[in-house]
Amino acid sequence: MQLTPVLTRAWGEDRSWTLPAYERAEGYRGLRAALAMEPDEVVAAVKDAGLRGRGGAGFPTGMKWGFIPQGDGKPHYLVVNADESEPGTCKDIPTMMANPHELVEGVVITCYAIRANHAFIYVRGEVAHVYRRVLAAVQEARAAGYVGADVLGSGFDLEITVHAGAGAYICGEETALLDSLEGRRGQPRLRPPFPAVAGLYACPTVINNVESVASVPSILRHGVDWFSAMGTEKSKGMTIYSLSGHVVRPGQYEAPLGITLRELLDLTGGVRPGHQLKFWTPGGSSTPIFTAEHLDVPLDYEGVSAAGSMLGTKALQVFDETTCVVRAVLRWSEFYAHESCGKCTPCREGTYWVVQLLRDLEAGQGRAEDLEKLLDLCDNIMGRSFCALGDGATSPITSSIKHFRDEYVAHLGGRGCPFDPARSTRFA
Ligand code: L3W
Ligand code: SF4
Repeated sequence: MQLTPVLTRAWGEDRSWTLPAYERAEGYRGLRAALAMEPDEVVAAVKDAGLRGRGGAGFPTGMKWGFIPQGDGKPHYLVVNADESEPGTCKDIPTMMANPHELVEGVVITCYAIRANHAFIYVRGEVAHVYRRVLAAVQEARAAGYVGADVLGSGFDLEITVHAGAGAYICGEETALLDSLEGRRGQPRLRPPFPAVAGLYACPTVINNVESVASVPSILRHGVDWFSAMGTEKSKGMTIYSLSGHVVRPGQYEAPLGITLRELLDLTGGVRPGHQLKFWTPGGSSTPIFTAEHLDVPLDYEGVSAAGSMLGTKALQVFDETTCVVRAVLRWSEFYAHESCGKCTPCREGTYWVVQLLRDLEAGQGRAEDLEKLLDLCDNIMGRSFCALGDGATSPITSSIKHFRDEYVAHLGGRGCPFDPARSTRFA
């Protein structure tokens, strides 16, 4: 399978983030096409193209837009989730740095389609340079008449506010993001009502991931058939996979949905020389891990689910045989315990206790019953937590015990990590 550079097509160009460079790369042609259509026709085009949300859940984008009630007399909002923080996920930040106008154009088209006159782009707090880049693109677009009053003489008005978060992973959860945007501590809200009914300031709100919104202009530019010809039957189009870890050329690879890790590894130079693939995440660390057995799983929403995981953010973190799976899982678990917002007991207390158990295990102080205790804790977090963070925190633990139980057992009985020459007899 080949790479399909659409979102990444101009990443290497001189000053690719500026308006002149974007206009040379067919920039804002999708917006002109959209403004020549009725808003409902734009929604229909995105539905027909089969675009699904690129932030993790794969929810159909056009369907989400279609939930926004029309003629309700309330303001509508678009909120772009640019709070990219899932471990291993690095696609939205490079998109915003190299190609921010594709996002801005997508924002204008989306707002036109859902009849919103104000959009917010919520950028992760730690990345001030990204915030500045997106803000500069919005200012350039405003000066050129793509944003502001009477966009390109169409009679459509749009304000875009770029907002910097304060560095909490939970603010990537859509309702916590809304609370944060409204000035409160970011904690998830009960759903329903979904944001499409009562979102920002209790008004109908579409929340889409950066990549989802940035995928919209190309659909309008090249047409529904062009987009839906890529990918698989139910997972259409191209997408950006973030490859990291023990691969020769880590980075972002744009390819059709349905490509396999084996094919991606061919494009990226493979696992580092002299080593073999041990385990990998298909969709960030919140998704169950895969092993070398899963090299040919199609990386689309259905293929990955059928194989027992989730496509998530398409963050493929690749680990070779030198990696201790217990240590990797401990690092991820520490992250979730730190980022748990504390609102619900199973996640707040459970993520704390799994870290204690994993630390003991990794240090060789675990007891035989700790493995079952870990699984029992995960069982009490999974499905009992208020939002997806709790469930996601259990995924690497339960899946790694399923695939590498022997390696966990090898840490028991005072032996410690078999991968640590200082603590083990494995390398003696
Ligand atoms: C109206 C209905 N709207 C669903 C909307 C909903 C949301 C979208 C998907 O979590 C996953 C999570 C992470 N009426 C609706 C409706 N909606 N039913 O559809 O909703 P949902 O609940 O399926 O997913 P979610 O809450 O958006 C996203 C996983 O992605 N993930 C991602 C993590 C981190 C990042 C990042 O760093 N950028 O994305 C990784 O795997 O675990 O399962 O908009 O409102 N009846
Ligand atoms: Fe907060 Fe965790 Fe509960 Fe989500 S699952 S609401 S992050 S405590």
